Amino acid sequence: MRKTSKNFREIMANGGMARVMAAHNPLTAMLVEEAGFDGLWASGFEFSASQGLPDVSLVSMAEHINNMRAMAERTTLPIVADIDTGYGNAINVLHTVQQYENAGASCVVMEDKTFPKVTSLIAGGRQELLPIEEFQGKIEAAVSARKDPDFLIIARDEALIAGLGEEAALERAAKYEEAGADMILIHSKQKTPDEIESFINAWTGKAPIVIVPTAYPQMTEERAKALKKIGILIYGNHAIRAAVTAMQQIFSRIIEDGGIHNVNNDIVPVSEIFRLQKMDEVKENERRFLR
Ligand code: SPV
Ligand code: MG
Repeated sequence: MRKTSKNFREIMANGGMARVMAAHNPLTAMLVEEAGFDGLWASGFEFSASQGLPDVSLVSMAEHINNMRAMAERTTLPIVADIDTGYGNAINVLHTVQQYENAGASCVVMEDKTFPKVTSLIAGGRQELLPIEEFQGKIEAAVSARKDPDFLIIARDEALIAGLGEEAALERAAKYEEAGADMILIHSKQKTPDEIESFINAWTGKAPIVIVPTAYPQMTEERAKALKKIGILIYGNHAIRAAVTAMQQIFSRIIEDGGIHNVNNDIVPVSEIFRLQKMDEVKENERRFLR
C-alpha cells in the first residue's frame, strides 16, 4: 500500500523532520526506498537532466507525470511532486493538482516564478516572480483541487533566489500561508546556511518549513532539526549527481583500460540488477504457470 502525506504529518506531529530524496526514474526511486528515506522527490531538475535537458520548463506536464506514475508503481513511499509553476495560471493549477494527486503524489511543491521558469541554482539566473496576489490565487486553486485533505500543498517562495531579501521573502511566505499553503519551501543559493537560518529564525508563521540544502551542504540534518521549524528536508539532486559521478568514472576507466576487466569488481554484479528486477518472481511464475 502506498504511504501518503499522513506519514509526513505523523513525523512532524512528533517533532521530527522527514527526509526526502530525489529520483528521476523507477529504479532510482526503488533505491531511495531501500536506503530508508521517508519520501521521494519527483524533481523537475532531475527529470529534465535525465532527458539531457535544462530545467527551464521544457519538459511537459505529461512527461513529468508519466515518469512520476512509473515511480509510484514501483515504490510505496509518499511522493512530493515538483510541479514547477503549476503549468500555467490558477485555472491550469486546478487541473495540474488533480492530475498529480490521481497519479499518486502526496504533496505538490509549486513555485512563485513566472512561466517559463529558470532553474533556481544557476549563477546569474533570470528569476522573475509572480505578483503575490496572483500566486495566492494559484495556491487557493491548488487547495480547492485536492481530494484528500491530508494532501499537502507546499508553496515555494523564491524571493531569496530572486535576490529580493529576507523581508520580501517573509512577506511572501506569510501571504502564501494566508492563502492556504500547508507548508512553505524557502529556497536559497547561498553557499552557507546563514541566509536560510536567518529566514527560519525570523519566521513567525505556523506553516512548517521545507528546505533543499543543495547549495549549502553544511546544513546537516542535526543543524536543520535544531531550528525546530523544518518539517521536510529535500535532497534535491543527489540521485542524478551520484549516477553521473559513477558513470563518468566507470566509462572513462573502460576506455583507458581497453576492456571491462578492471572495473568488473567495482560495479554491482548483474545478479544485483536481477534482484531489483525481481527475477526470482519471474522464475517462480514460470514454474507455476508455464506448461
Ligand atoms: C528540483 O530538484 O527540481 C528543484 C530544486 O526544484 S532546485 O533544482 O534546487 O531548484
Ligand atoms: Mg524543480
